[in-house]
Amino acid sequence: MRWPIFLLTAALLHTAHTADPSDAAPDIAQLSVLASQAANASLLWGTYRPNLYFGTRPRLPESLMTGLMWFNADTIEGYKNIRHACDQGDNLAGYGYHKHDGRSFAMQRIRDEHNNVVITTEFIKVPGGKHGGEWGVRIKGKPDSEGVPTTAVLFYVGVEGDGGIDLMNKLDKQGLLSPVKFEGDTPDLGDFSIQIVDGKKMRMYMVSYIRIVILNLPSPSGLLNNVPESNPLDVDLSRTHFWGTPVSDGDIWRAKDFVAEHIVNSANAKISQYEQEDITAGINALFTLNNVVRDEDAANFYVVQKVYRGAFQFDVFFRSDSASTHIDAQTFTSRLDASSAAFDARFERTFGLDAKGYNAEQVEFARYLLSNLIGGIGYAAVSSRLLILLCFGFCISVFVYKVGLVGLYKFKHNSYFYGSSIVDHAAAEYEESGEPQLTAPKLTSPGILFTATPSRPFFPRGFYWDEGFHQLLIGQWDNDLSLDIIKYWVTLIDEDGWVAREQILGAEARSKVPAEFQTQYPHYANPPTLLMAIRAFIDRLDASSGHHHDHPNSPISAGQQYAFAAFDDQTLLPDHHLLNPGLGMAYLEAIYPKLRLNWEWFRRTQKGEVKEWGRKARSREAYRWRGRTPEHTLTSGLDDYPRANPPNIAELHLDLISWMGFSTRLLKSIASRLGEAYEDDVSEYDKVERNILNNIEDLHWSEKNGMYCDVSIDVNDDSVHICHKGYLTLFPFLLGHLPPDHPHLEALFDLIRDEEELWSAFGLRSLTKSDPFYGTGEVYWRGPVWINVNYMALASLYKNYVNQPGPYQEKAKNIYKELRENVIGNVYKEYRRTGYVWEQYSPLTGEGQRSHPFTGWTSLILLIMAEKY
Ligand code: 6A9
Repeated sequence: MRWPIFLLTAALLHTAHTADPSDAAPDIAQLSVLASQAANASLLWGTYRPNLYFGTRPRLPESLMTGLMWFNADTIEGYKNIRHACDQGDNLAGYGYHKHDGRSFAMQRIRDEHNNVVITTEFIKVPGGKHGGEWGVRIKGKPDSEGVPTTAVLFYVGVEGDGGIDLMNKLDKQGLLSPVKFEGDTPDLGDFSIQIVDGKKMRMYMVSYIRIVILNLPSPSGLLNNVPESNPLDVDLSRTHFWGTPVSDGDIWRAKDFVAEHIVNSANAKISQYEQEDITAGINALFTLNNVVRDEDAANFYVVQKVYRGAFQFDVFFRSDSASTHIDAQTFTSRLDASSAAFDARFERTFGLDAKGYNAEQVEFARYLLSNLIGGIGYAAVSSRLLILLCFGFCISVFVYKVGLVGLYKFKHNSYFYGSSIVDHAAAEYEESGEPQLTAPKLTSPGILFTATPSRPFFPRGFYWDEGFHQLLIGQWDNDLSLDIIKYWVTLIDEDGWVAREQILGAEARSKVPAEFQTQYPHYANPPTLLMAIRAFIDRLDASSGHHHDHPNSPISAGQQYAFAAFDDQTLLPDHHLLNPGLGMAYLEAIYPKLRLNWEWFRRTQKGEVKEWGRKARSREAYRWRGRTPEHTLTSGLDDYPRANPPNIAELHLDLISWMGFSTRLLKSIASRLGEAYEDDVSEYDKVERNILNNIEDLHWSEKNGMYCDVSIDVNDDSVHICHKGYLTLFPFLLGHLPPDHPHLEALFDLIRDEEELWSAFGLRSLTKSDPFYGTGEVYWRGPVWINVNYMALASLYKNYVNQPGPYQEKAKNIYKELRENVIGNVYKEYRRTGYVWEQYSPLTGEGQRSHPFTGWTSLILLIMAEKY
């Protein structure tokens, strides 16, 4: 059952769709009103705290935040390992969303082997009222293996900003009886209530009790030294323990710290009553919340705790007073079943994997790829608080140079993002050839971002070039959700045309990134992959409106405007409604000015030197990444891939000129669709594109090495090629710059297919075996297999060579088929073996390496399975 508003919207869209676009204007105007309501309804609430195992928040800067925690309560050590933010150090045997539709339904499974519990979080959102509907989450647990574990499960709710929340049950020192009820209000959510309800089927076990001999133990550390023996004591497990307290706005992300501290203090308080005496106490009774609300009037943060033996289940319901009927266990259960079936059907409709002959386990894996990517979507918002300056401008390069990224991975990184980021505007003059200067970083004006993330435990933040890859997949699933995310990113492009590579927004995110890495520089770039996602959108638009790629113009009719403001939900329609030709074009027109600014920024700030050092080029179109160090070019995205050393201002970078060729072509295609007003832009792009293609050949092709290379100078200041066979070499091919009969294509295919070079049984390796840098240093982009580049290779093969006649078509077909099988086979095998998908894969053994789960661009495996490029 869809929301009534959707039905109405769909009906209107149907009219708009079938009518001549020029007389559809009135419908479109009505549409945008409906659309904004629909968008609020379907995207306001979500699992937008992806760094947590489970948490919800609305897409509002300050509002109601919720989260889940748990720990094992069989031993006194348990509370020290409270699970809250996703953390690789927790060593879970796999976790993530197995189904997530991005709007109304999500199902996650978490295997906490160490604590002998498998936790399931099922999330359902239902329409109703004026504030994004209502939602519920069902938290279930069962033992992972033999035994009957005692698990303490905590759920918290907290309000930041204006408004408040109160516990409605009669306070009871023994704990509360189900259901636990809260009432609250905020300016954007209106009046709401929250209920925490015991599951009907929940069986109450008595705890196994433990005798503790207390010998004057004032501190928790002392307490921990005294391992207890077993002995019974009465504890009422049917009670829900609770604690309420005021916390400052912007501090709820610290929930686990607050809870851990509280639990230790309350355990100590309990113990101190029995000083010097033999007492018995249940561990669970010791490590429970103290059933007190501190400062009832001011309290805005509440935690409830349940202690279970063995399997358990409870529900949390968020209800809006503005809705006429409310979510309860029954509606939840029936929706859950229906949503799950609907998800499966839509998944098959979208990706057709059953039809392609994949078996049930492979389809389950594919659903995980999509779902955990969507479950990684987060919302980061402004904070108006004053924040402290943390870093001096030069440290990023110095630190990266000295320590390298290997060291970085040791830092715990499980933050969420919220607020401003640090930008160093004074560093614009910094040049690689000179000494880095001490500069004056500033916090930007507060930012806001709705984005997918590379990895929930490790990089739960927005990364510019990762995001374009994410949106290739999300766009196939939910066109409008993807366009909305793209809109937020495009909004972040500033008036100079710059956007920071990594979005470390706010205190929580910053707290987990070493100070040296927080500053973002306004002359540092990152590949403009968002344009790949926008191209995919244009392809969908063409397909849905029956237009073809080369169709020159599709003018926007009067009244079709995509309201493009920073934070508004205007005209965002659920699912695929921006594929309506008029609205789709209006969207393109709305984002175009920022895209052009960004393109101009690239041409201005990343310009390479062509006139000197005896170079022969037909135009100025040459490029150089700024922000290099001897070992790294973080800005390129290919971090430690070998380049000229030492870095110097004479360099020209092959990947960057290839990206520029790609972006120029795409902007040309957008501008030509937007109509006459953009004709001048079109001819400019046309000229620049031709110059770029010429310079890729003139400057970057090395006849001597038979490959495309970076360019630099030698000790005599003569221009030379810097050649390291690997991903870099492939860029003109990856980005579609080589027509099927191009004379350099064969050499490139041979490099790809050669087992002594790039070919491995697990996908293309980033650097050839034969390169002196292969497997050296951090071994990050010096050998391991990365799925984003393998995807680009497969996509290019498929679109440009497998399905186009040409002298190497047969070769392309074979490479395509084998490469596709290799990458799918290996990522799948590793998922089955480890419970995770990974940041990269070993070229020797195929084993997953580094961050996990990494359902960022590794999830492109799904598009490879579906052959949707
Ligand atoms: C900064 C923080 C632990 C590295 O997936 C995100 C990026 C990619 O864009 C890039 O191409 N990853 C790739 O080479 C991870 C980046 C991690 C940045 C860490 C320091 C340390 O805290």
